[in-house]
Amino acid sequence: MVSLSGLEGSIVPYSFLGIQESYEDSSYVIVGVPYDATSSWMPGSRAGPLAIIEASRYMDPYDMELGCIPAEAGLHTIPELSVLESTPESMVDTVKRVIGKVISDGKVPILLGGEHTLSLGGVLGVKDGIEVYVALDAHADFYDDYEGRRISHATVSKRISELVDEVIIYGVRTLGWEEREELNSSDNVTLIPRLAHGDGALGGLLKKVKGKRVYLSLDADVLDPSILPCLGTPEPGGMTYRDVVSVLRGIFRSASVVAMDFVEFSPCPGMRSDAYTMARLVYKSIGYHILYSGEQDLGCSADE
Ligand SMILES: [Mn+2]
Repeated sequence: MVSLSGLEGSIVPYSFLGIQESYEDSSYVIVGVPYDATSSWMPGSRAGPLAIIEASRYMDPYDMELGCIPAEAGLHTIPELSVLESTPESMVDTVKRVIGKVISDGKVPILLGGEHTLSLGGVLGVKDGIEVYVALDAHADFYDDYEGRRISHATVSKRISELVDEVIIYGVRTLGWEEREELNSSDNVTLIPRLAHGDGALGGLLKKVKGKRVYLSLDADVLDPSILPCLGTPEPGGMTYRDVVSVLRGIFRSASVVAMDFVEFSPCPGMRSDAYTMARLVYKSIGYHILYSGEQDLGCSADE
């Protein structure tokens, strides 16, 4: 391997924020999962991780809102997982093994998708460590099977509900009839529809996650397609960027987030703001995690 020592000031690595702390010294580990094999409408989220990482390299590490540099907690981006040609089952198993290792090393894994199916691998990797799975999503992803598959982007919340004590899906604004039936017969799932968005809905979510260990999944399509058009399955009537940031802040303030993923972003040629918006949401989440977990004092401020 070529030694890069002496070149540190002259190179910007292809890693999140262009920062690459050693794995050992990092609190946050970014893992790209370029997988979109079960996408039913528009594949393309396989290109999501690289686009988010590329855009993040142009973001300032200083967070103006928090008044600190969250990246000082140590960020490490591992190479993308080799899952492009995998079956859903084998991709889930790969994600599970990688996340299991990152968790056992005492770090917070951050998965970049890729389609939503990968959340199942993430949850399996931290399974005993979480009490609640929270998805921010335009869709419930609650089919029992979809197009003949048990493991797919449209069944992922249902599969996860069979593994964890409690599932909350926030921001939903379209539902299949079969999903409705499945939801009605599940007693550990709370669906908070987009129609209910507002202080009451967010309050209900935060009450449920208070003090709990949470796996957080952000499906990019929870945002309105006018803000983030490059999506595998767009749905109008979504949340604004500020809406999502305030929901994230509330979750990190109330709960203990042990792992997170950002999925279903499917880059469009020539469009840069989308990937940057995703990168910003990832970095905001890291900043809020640092602020509210209180594990490191980087001088981040809680003023709101
Ligand atoms: Mn979705």
